[in-house]
Amino acid sequence: MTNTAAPEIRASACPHDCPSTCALEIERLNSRQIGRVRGAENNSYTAGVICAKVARYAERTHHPDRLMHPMRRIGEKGSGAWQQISWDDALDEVAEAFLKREAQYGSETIWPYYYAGTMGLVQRDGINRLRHVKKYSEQKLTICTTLARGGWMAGTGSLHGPDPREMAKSDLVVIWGTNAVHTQVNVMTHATRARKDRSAKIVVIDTYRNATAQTADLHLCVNPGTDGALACAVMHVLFKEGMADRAYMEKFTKGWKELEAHLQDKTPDWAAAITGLTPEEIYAFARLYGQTKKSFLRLGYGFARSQNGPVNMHAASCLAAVTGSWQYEGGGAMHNNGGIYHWDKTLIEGLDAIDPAIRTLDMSRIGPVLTGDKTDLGDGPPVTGLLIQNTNPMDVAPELGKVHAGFARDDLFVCVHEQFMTETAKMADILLPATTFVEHDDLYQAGGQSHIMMGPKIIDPLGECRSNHGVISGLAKRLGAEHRGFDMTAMEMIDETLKVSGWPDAETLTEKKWHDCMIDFDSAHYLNGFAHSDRKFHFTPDWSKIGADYEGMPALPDHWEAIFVADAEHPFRMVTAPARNFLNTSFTATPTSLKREKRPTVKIHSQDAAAIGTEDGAIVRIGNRLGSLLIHAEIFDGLNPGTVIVESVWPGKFFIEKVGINLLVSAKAPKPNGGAAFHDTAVWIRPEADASD
Ligand SMILES: Nc1nc2c(c(=O)[nH]1)N[C@H]1C(S)=C(S)[C@@H](COP(=O)(O)OP(=O)(O)OC[C@H]3O[C@@H](n4cnc5c(=O)[nH]c(N)nc54)[C@H](O)[C@@H]3O)O[C@H]1N2
Ligand SMILES: Nc1nc2c(c(=O)[nH]1)N[C@H]1C(S)=C(S)[C@@H](COP(=O)(O)OP(=O)(O)OC[C@H]3O[C@@H](n4cnc5c(=O)[nH]c(N)nc54)[C@H](O)[C@@H]3O)O[C@H]1N2
Ligand code: SF4
Ligand SMILES: [Mo]
Repeated sequence: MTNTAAPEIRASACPHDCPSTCALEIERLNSRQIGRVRGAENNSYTAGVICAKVARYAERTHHPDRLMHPMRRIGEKGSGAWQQISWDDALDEVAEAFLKREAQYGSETIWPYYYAGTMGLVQRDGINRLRHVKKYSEQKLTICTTLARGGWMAGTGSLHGPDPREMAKSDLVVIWGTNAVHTQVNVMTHATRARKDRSAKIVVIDTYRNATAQTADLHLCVNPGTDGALACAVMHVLFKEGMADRAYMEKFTKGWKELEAHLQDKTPDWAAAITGLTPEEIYAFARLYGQTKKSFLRLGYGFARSQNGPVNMHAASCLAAVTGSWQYEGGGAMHNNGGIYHWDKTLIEGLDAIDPAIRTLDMSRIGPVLTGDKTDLGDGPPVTGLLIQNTNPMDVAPELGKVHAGFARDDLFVCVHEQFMTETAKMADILLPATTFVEHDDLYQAGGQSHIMMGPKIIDPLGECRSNHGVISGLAKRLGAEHRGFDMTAMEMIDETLKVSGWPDAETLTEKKWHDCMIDFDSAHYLNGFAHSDRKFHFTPDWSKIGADYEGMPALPDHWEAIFVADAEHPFRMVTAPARNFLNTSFTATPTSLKREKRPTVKIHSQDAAAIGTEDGAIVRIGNRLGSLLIHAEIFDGLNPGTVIVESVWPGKFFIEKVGINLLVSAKAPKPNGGAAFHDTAVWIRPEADASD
């Protein structure tokens, strides 16, 4: 008999590392199977729109390659020979290996390593409770937001901006260094509403004519790492042509007179030579921006993923303070709203157990750390034990040569808890199967908008999968770690965290599905003052407040040439921008995503291709002092000659020589506070025939 009843629909939130954090409606076909996934129509930010990769989430949750059972490595590291074991045996072996190493080297030899595979507060951050109680090495979370956030905080002093739904009320939306069509599709929902309802213009500032740029009224195609120069020239024009709001600046900003003087020679001609734009393009954008009161800067992460990224982010954020567009609905600048949530994460993260004497390791420098770099390890022991959840460093971290060498160390014990056989999972000694978000309870917070959301368990865990909370609690018992969080259920942790943070409790939030935490208009627009102690926006940033390594940073917005500039040996600047159908390396196993992305390529301008003697579809060798790899060339004229794009993050196994593009990305920690400069790489490119020299 066919069951014709409509499937039951359950509410959830997208757990992935994406600023949109969409409110979802998920078909529950039975206790072990989901069907279609849609965006919630009645969530005012999601507005019924989600990306294609999550709409077909059943492909991921029910993928035949999902890890289903705990496994022990039986062959050489990385050989792929496994033996299925019980959960008890697996957790016992991990605990035994860690305790042995702790006894020999001290607790800092163990490094719990995680990132944001799920953004759920309990399942993502619970690993820190184990870390703190056990005095394991601390982790500096630099791989994603550090560069952009530092630059934003330097000017405004707080991680928030106007309600992103206000974009629909703007007359000009500037999408700067974020490929929103790929990476946070809901920005486009609100920006295109403004276009439809009020004939607003959309400007995209990006290093290539990506899917977002293709929708724009004006695309400023800049050379990578040169947004500071563009911002300065735009401000030069704003001051020169009477579009700067001096009354606003006098009241709300610090350093505007120095800025005006400093910008005297930062002309569009000057910036054109640096950015690859024409002076006319810069004038056109400056006038459009300066003459539109309701202009909204949507500042992404991408343009800050360079060593000068914080300076460029700060410079871009200055535009709104020069024109005073902050005063208007639909005006101002927004990067991320993380600062509006007043979480008390003591219970989840075990903040009551922190020992400040424990060393901190920089996650972006996992390659140097695992290969024993003394500048990273300090006086502490080598890392001999890793517990990995929610991240795939064998593909996503910089300087993969060192990362791979580190993971291959025989004395390094690695436990990986994963949903799929990633390149990192392949290097595990003990590999544990993880639930997907529909199989566990969690609580989510949006960065690119303003909701907190419930994501209750919808189906039972598949196979023998366990949640991160389950694994952490199971290990804690065996490691002698005591904290009341280890004895609670995920839902109990959610409920208590919500209550102590001043939000609706778990039952209420489950019923409401989400809660809008947006702050009032004046606070969001900094009309009561900016968040520094002098209540001003800082044109002259105090970089020492952002990070200790601030020496040599410019005192005012500028083009700061602290990037890997192209030279005779490395004539190309490479950007590794996100692919549409992947999310970092998540979704690189799902068939539709793979079919759409086809294979790794390097997008190269036809002039450059002709100059080096290659053609569309040919294999080239691309490299620098960190290494080299073979990749297919794709002729693409939507970028400046000298720039190349490798859309990412393709796992190493899809490359001809089985190592991914981050082989060529440096792990050098940028000023002032570290980070990962994924879009700041100088490379040479040669046709394959020459590759053997
Ligand atoms: N070349 C290049 N490299 C980059 C970037 C780039 O733009 N270019 N971007 C960088 C950025 S911004 C980031 S944030 C990093 C992110 O890189 P990763 O942290 O590796 O990214 P994700 O793919 O989001 O998540 C990693 C893993 O978490 C797993 N996972 C998901 N949910 C759970 C769960 O509940 N439990 C467990 N145990 N595992 C789970 C997924 O299966 C996935 O394999 O990559 C960086 N690397
Ligand atoms: N489909 C998909 N969605 C994703 C991800 C993914 O991998 N794939 N990753 C997720 C994660 S972890 C994050 S943090 C967000 C990041 O999302 P975004 O804020 O969009 O940041 P990026 O993805 O790093 O880069 C976006 C754009 O910046 C451009 N860019 C690079 N360098 C420069 C520059 O110097 N100047 C300018 N103006 N532009 C530059 C790139 O060409 C790219 O188009 O996206 C999330 N969403
Ligand atoms: S757009 Fe982002 S938050 Fe929304 S469903 Fe896709 S990955 Fe998830
Ligand atoms: Mo990220």
